Amino acid sequence: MQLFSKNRMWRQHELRSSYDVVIVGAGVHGLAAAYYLGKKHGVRKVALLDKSYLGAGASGRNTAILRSNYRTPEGIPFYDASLKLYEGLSRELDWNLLFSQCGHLTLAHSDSSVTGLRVRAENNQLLGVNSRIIGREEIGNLVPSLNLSESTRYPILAALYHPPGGIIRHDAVVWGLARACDRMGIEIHAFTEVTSIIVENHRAVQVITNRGRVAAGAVLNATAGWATTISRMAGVPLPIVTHPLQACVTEPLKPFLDTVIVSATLHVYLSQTDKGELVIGAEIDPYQSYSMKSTLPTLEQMATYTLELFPQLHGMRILRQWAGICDMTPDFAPIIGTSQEVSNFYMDVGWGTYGFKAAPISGKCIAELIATGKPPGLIQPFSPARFETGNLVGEKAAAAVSH
Ligand code: PYC
Repeated sequence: MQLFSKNRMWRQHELRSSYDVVIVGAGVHGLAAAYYLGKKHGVRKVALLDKSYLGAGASGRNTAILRSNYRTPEGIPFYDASLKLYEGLSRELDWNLLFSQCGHLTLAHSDSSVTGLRVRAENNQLLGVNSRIIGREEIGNLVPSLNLSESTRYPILAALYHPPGGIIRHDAVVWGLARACDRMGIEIHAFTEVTSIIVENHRAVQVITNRGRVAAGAVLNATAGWATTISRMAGVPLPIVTHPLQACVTEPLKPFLDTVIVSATLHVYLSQTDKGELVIGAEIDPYQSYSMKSTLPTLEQMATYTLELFPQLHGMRILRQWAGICDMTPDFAPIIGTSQEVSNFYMDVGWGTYGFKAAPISGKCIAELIATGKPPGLIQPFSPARFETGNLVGEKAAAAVSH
């Protein structure tokens, strides 16, 4: 029996001298943009450049949660469109992404967080997203192992229940999209670092890399963590600060948790993978940094809060801990659109901790913008111009952690 295909999932190429579109960052956002450029618009002379291996950045360092129970009238339909694309993506890519719509519970431990979650539930329902407030009894039925005692430090009062939310195998998404791009003739260049961008007459004309220079019809910044670095190369300033975000995974346990749990007060979120491991995430580190090193205090914090929710997990061993880096904007919403300074320089950046969920819809919309010059309605609120007009989106508190 042949276990592995003889054909590689994506090929290696020499760098050509020019491309119609150069995408900086071959994570899930860059890949999704390339995929929809090729699939929907027939734009295939596209190069995806990444300074490392595919999935080395935020695409492989997130906690793989998908959901659309956001707060704002701009965010809710956007993330919901993304969830719907994810629902069809395994079939479309002919690649099992292990998407499990196991449901998503955001716990409230105080009256004020119940009120905040109630507003989210009402906004969600008005916009057709399945999300509602549930009480302790229903929480107990969904997660019998959860500590619902009233004598804990922060007793659980209620939860926002979002049945279509869930988890996906994040690196399978990267691999599936990369394979689909490769099959369309789109080139993926790993270990190709962008060192500068030449701008002439308000257009990005060349991208300089550690493997040579390429001329570009359009340049898309689809990086996470390095969004400001890349945009600055094109002379485009961004209102973004960068923070590490840490997570860890435990040894495999027998299945006991089939819902994503987020605690608004304890700033912790966890889910159980198909292999049985618990994936546990923390809030962002409180200082700006590009460091991808994890720390003991954050591990202690994740362990402490997890044990408040599931005291029976004491003694469980941690297999790995890691950090990713997140680009945070002033209103906690992404920046998607054309730069005001450089007319063919596009951005799909500033995702904070929301990026993985948004990749398919963001890629689809930015591909349409690049191919047609017109921004689809779903991304118009996220244009960089909002920081001048003051029309901010205000997606703070849509995650219960970090935002
Ligand atoms: O927005 O679902 C979320 C999230 C998970 C981890 C950090 N943010």
